[in-house]
Amino acid sequence: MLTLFHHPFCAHSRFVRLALGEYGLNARLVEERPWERRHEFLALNPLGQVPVLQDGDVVLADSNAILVYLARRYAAGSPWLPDEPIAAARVQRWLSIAAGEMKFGPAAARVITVWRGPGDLAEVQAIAARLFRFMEDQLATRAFLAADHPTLADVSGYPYTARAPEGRISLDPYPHIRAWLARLEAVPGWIPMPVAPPQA
Ligand SMILES: N[C@@H](CCC(=O)N[C@@H](CS)C(=O)NCC(=O)O)C(=O)O
Repeated sequence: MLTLFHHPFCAHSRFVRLALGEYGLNARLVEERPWERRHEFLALNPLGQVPVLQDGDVVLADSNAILVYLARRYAAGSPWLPDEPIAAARVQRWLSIAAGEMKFGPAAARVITVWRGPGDLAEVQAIAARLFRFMEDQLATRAFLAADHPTLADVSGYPYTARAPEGRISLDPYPHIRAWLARLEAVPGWIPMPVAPPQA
């Protein structure tokens, strides 16, 4: 039995739900409010972050770690995480970007604008602009980020990109990115990222 501790507006959690959907796996979803620092949740992930996956005795935190586990455990040999070394490295690069430029650019902008978190909006928007320019150039020559078919690179690239406008980052200058988002949303089983609710 798989259990996923997640938050509905957390894109890191969404990566995992996308992968579960694509592999046809059912998981019990437990909504966690990480900021409440529940004792039981901290026992699962001392860093106090969602997502966390429980699979029997296995407890895994970190969206990238969970993505790799689910692919190797439940979708071995599938195109989502290729075995071939160069293809695997290309996917890994985008997983690193999701934890780096994506988190400190578009994700951080959304934390500031939607949840009034700390940070300098102009600074994180500049990180996002550099990232999106790079993605736009990549997607001008290929349909998906790491291959000619969807991979975990797209799973981890999609949620924060799709919701970037919530961080006051327009996707208008990036037609190839917008076309890629639409291609992904047409993939069977794809779960779109929900719009964040207005904050009081
Ligand atoms: N590296 C982690 C980052 C996850 C993360 O930042 N989760 C956020 C919500 S989207 C969280 O739980 N934040 C609470 C905190 O950091 O205290 C991953 O990829 O899973």
